[in-house]
Amino acid sequence: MTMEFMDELGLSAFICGEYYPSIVSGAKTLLGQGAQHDCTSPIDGTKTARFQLATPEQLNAQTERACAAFKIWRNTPAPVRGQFVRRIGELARQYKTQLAQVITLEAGKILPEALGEVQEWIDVCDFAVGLSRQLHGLTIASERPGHRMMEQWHPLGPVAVISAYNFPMAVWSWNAMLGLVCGDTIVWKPSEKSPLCALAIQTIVNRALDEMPDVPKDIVSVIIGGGEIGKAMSQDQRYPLVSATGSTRMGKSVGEAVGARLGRSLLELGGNNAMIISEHADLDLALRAIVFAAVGTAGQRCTSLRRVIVHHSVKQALCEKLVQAYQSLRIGDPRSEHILVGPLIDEMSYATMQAALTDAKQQGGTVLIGGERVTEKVPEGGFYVTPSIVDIAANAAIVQQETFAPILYVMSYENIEQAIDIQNDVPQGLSSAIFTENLKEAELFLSPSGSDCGLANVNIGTSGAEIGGAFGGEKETGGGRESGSDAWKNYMRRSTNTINYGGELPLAQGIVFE
Ligand code: UN1
Repeated sequence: MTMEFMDELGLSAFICGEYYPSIVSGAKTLLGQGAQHDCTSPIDGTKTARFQLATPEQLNAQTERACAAFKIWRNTPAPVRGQFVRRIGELARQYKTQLAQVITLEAGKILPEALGEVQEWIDVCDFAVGLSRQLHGLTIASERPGHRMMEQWHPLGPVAVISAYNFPMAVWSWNAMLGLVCGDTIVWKPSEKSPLCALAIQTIVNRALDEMPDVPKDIVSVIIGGGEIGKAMSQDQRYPLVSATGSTRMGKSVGEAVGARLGRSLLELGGNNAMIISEHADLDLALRAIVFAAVGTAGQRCTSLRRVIVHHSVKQALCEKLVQAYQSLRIGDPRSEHILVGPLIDEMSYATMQAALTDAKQQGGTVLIGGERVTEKVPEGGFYVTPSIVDIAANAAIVQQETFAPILYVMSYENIEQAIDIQNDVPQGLSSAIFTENLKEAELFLSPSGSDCGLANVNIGTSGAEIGGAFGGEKETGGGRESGSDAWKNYMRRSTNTINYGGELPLAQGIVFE
């Protein structure tokens, strides 16, 4: 399948016979040598691309090239590295629409959200360019006369990035744009469900590489492979850092393998995000936030809203408003204007959603709306659903689980402390929010006895975080922080340096050794 935007990006030029390449850097474009892998679009199930997956041997060779490129890149001044990232950002701006169209084709995101995702990449470029001039360490007072103590941050090495289909460009960019200015090289294993997004990114990177001949060609590469590639990356000592985004199950196996060799892993895994809606909330504001967070991206964000914990006195009013809002959701082809809810990624996702709804009903839940497959006025072959709201008790087992689909569980609470307990009483800890006009409640929610999540918001939803903050969460979410704030430190190694500029050799802690 080729389309205009794929030609414009240069994606179509990659096709060799029937196949797209499975390993691409600025230096190499190689067909995979593993099993055949066909991709389809969630929009209508049509075939989008055919690959032969990369093999561990092919990964090994690419890792070698990334190691060699690192030896050059680490000595390139950081602000010069920033210029390369700036060029990538400019090209991403130039090709924003085409890039978004690839996201829509492969991930089924509605166009405004796909454009937003490319914007997230562009924003991270700007952020990383700024960072490239401020990767600073501290100077620390030495206890010894004639001594100076300081810390430096040095490039870490090749970084393995493993990412999911639902943010097929932005998550790579958080890692790659920061890693690059930090002096690392990047080898990326994208989801097998969104390989064209990865190749589209590589077309942009390759353009920047062509314009800047001094930049080593293998500093950024993509490798399309299955689970065995992720496993091989996790076990490979040559990757000091493996950054993985996806399910908790995947993260546990990556974390174990990386941990077994005492490497560093940066994990951004499942969420089970909640909003507390207090009796002091502006309900109309809350309503708009809930709808975007729960049904945006068809409930397929790690930050999607899964649980509403609402004060019993406003529960009925809120549920009525929510059901009414859900009735008017426009579900359909994500390429069409005015559509708000696109398809689920695949049939498996649909089956998982149905199973969760069955469990919820068995556990005493009442479906207030939605959960059905939509077949009218949507492209044939896609899995379109009506987003669902389920009224359920806070202690129902299903509520503990993240189902990557638009199901929203609504439960009630009596007092704010209980609401916070319910909010925290799940295995995951990514994103959370409270809606209240009451200062004390808001501050309690943000306090040490408040939300235990990596993201805790007041009067805004759980999804759609800005790139400037550190992104990630606790418990089964994996503990990693990516993107903004000081997340760059994950991509560097800290070197503490003590320099003696005097003529004596005083020992620390006052030790005399004579
Ligand atoms: C994800 O779903 O893996 O905060 C990331 C958000 C986006 C990122 C989501 N900026 O919803």
